[in-house]
Amino acid sequence: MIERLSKQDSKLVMAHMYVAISCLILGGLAGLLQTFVRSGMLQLPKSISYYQILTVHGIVLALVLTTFFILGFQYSAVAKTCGNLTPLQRRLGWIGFFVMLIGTVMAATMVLLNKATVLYTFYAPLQAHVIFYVGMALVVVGSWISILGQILKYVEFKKQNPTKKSPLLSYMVTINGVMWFVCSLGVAATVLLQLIPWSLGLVERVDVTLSRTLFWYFGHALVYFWLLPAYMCWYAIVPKIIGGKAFSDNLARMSFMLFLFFSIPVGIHHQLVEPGIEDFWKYFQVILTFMVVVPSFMTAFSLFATFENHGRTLGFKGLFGWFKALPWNDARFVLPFLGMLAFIPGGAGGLVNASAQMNGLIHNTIWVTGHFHLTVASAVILTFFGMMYWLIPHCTGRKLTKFTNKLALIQGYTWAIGMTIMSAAMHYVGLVKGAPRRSTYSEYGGAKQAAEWIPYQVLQAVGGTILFISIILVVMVFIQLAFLAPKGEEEYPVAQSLDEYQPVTKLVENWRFLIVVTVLLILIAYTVPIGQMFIDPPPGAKGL
Ligand code: HAS
Ligand code: CU
Repeated sequence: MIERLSKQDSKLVMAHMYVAISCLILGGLAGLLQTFVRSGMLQLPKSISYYQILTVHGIVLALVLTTFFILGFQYSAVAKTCGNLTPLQRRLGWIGFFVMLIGTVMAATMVLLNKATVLYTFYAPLQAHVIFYVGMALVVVGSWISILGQILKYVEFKKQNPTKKSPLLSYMVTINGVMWFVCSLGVAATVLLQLIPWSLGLVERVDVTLSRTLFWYFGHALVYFWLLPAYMCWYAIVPKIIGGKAFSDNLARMSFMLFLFFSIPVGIHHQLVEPGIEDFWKYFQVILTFMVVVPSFMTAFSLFATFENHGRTLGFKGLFGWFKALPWNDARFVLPFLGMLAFIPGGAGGLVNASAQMNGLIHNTIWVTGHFHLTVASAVILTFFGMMYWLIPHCTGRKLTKFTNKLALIQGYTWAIGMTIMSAAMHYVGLVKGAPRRSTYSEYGGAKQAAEWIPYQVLQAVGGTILFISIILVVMVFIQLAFLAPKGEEEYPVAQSLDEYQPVTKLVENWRFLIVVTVLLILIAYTVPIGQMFIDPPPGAKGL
């Protein structure tokens, strides 16, 4: 007998999944159109602009799909490992869900009406309708309410089991939640104090540097908010799927602690070429950026160790014999694994970006777009797809059949192929030929250099088309698992670790310590550069 999540908890999780899959369809379609427009193969009707569909693509996929999937999954994780949600916790989940949904509809409506064509970073001085900003603020507030419910579950467990260590997944969810609270204060501040008054016309001008700095204080941690749930799967779920044990519970907690410390005080690595911030603080934050690479290396090490240990336990010999022990025909493993592979070049590209001199070469080129399609749109999302393929049948009481599993495998491989083609073309043409990001098709008055970009744009369209086919497959698998597959039981895989019964390393679960260090690092990294923005500030910019 498999112990299933309660009916009510499953319903809450599934509500999040329906929104996520709807976002995938809409955002994926926008992405496909973009690649065709950019390569000159398609002209949009006059009433729709390239930048409008680019805004839809970024917001719906990077911000909305991720947030809904993550919060839905995290609810399932705390309920699975700490026990069914209490009515209060569940109610917070539903309130958060609807507040986010209302916010999303408000923001999306404004984008579709072309009143908020400001791309997913909504940089000032690009100005949107106030309803767009209020909508985005509601998405953030909704996520706070939802995360509060998840953290309450963890707190309840700690209270009832003061001497036991918390389940690993619930610890990880809490770290991600605390990080999200602290970082989203930055985006809330710029939206509420700067962008809303400005778009209402209460003030005429906005301080662009300050607004971007507050955005990136949030924006970098945002990418880890996406990554950490994928890491939860890699650390705590994949080992169970392969039939082994996780290398180390303590190492996993330690790496999550480092993510909490170093995800936030590094946002200026997105502003290395921006005026108005002293070089010293740029370099300081670059050093902290390299600190945040450490827990990712720990993760890579731990994954290899998990795989190798499992293979050797089964008797596979030689340097790489353990490789054969992995379940290559199980979509629940293969998709996350493809994600891990994508993260090797994706992470390496991040190191290039963070190296100040090289950032000058690639900043604002389509290399950066290539980078984040390997990280969030491959490593993270392939893992999320793999997670959906057991989470959905677990919640709906159905089976991942042989046929659906095969479909899911094809889906994973087509995604990997499409993304490899698309992102390789982006990296190359950005780095070597200086092709810009965030720009529509143009011949730039017949410039020779611009003509050289076109073949690579065509390659991106080829990759984009394969990706769209993959999206159709995701939707087919989703419909199977949600509505059509035969009734049955699908396990919610949670791994044990080799050091399962050892105590937690000192300080790792000491929340006073964690929060003090987090806040201290933020104050050190940001007080002076932000303070300087208030000394003799420029007049600010009018809205565009
Ligand atoms: Fe990044 C820009 C630096 C990671 C997402 N990044 C972006 C943007 C996005 C994004 C969306 O410093 C664009 C924002 C915009 O619109 O302007 N990034 C980094 C660094 C890392 C990094 C240093 N990024 C991510 C992750 C993302 C993400 C993760 C999303 C989920 N990024 C930058 C910088 C910029 C930037 C600059 C600004 C560029 C500019 O100028 O605009 C690091 O955290 C990466 C560390 C990771 C590794 C890889 C470890 C490998 C693992 C897999 C192991 C696999 C195994 C399986 C074991 C070092 C864990 C293999 C098994 C076998 C058998 C082979
Ligand atoms: Cu970053």
